[in-house]
Amino acid sequence: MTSNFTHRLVQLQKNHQALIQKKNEKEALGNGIFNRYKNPVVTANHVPLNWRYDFDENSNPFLMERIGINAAFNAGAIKFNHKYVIVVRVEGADRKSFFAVADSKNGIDDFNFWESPIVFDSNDDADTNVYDMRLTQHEDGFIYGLFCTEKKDPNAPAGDQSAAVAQCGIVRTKDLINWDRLADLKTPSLQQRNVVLHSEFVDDQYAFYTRPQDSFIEAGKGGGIGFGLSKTMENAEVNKEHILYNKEYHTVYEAKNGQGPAPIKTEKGWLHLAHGVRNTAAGLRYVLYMFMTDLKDLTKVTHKPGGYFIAPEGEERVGDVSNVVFSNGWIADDNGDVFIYYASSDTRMHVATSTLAQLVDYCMNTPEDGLSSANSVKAINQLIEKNKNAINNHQNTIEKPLLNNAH
Ligand code: M1P
Repeated sequence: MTSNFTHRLVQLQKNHQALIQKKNEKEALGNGIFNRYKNPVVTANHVPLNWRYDFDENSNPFLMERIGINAAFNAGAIKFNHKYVIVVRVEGADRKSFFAVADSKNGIDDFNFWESPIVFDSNDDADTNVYDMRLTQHEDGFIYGLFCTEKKDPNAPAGDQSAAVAQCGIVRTKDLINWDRLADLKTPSLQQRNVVLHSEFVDDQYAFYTRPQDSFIEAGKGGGIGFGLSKTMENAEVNKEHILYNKEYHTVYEAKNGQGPAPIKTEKGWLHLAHGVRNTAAGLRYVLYMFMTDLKDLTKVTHKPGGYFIAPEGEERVGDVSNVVFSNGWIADDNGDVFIYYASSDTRMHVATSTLAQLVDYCMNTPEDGLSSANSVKAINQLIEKNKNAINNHQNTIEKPLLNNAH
């Protein structure tokens, strides 16, 4: 007769394997820019059972979950040893985040976590929480992981348990197993989040995308995506931040914005993925948007497609922090395929696929935000006008527009 313990163990393992091995399906049609997939690629339930359960029947006769996992989101990404590798922000039931590597052969399903979470040193001023690692394969030969390190604000008034200071922590590795902690990035800003390392040297220096802020949540007078250089990575210091993409009134990045993963180099310029935040009566809404910068002058934004690129949809809208999509990882394959890893509502990870050709086309040919309703209508009317020829040329395949009363 099998014990209750054994029965539960078998069932838990069966369910876990079924979840991990579940085939993912590309959505039909899509919008021509990217395709979503039916299932999230990683969730809290994908985290290995032996990180959560004590499998010893003597010490855990009820086979209880001893350590709860709350969420798995905001993952960095890199192609490593022919696999699609993501470094996931795993958040425990205790609200502490840590990093864990998971890989997949095809990038869209069957993501398996490596043996144990990533361990690295804490600098003197211990981190209370770490999150949102951006991975950069730098031309110096190292893979760098830049992340947010957060601790209680030492100047918080008595009784305020939420004021915090966020800064950029830096680790580096060559095998994704052994990680060396370097000194945290120094910048002139009181707060830093969403800091990303550029993959190439610029003027023989390391180049960083930053996001200066006045306070922990509000960008205040700060904000925008900054850019700055540092002579070393060992004691990285950016003395001057140049804002290359500012927040702007009545756009999807009105309240704040931040660089997503490290930009991808194309013949036409650097492709950037970023998040934009605006405030609503229901709280902050996070969407993803794209832009391109000049190949030689990284501070020059050359293309600004208007509006959002990906916004939360369906189940993505709901989670711990609802109405959020966030991305800090993408992978471009040599054949031009692009895997965009994004999290929804600070809860789970998804993938969307596209190609470099599609993303460049999207950036170069999507009308810019005209910053007024009248200009948005103008852009639509220009498209309607342009489509008149196309409609005449494809009489049978394009649906006839409804004529309004005036005609
Ligand atoms: O909750 C949404 C996101 O909020 C922060 O991003 P930002 O600094 O741009 O506001 C981060 O904490 C991020 O992890 C989180 O997903």
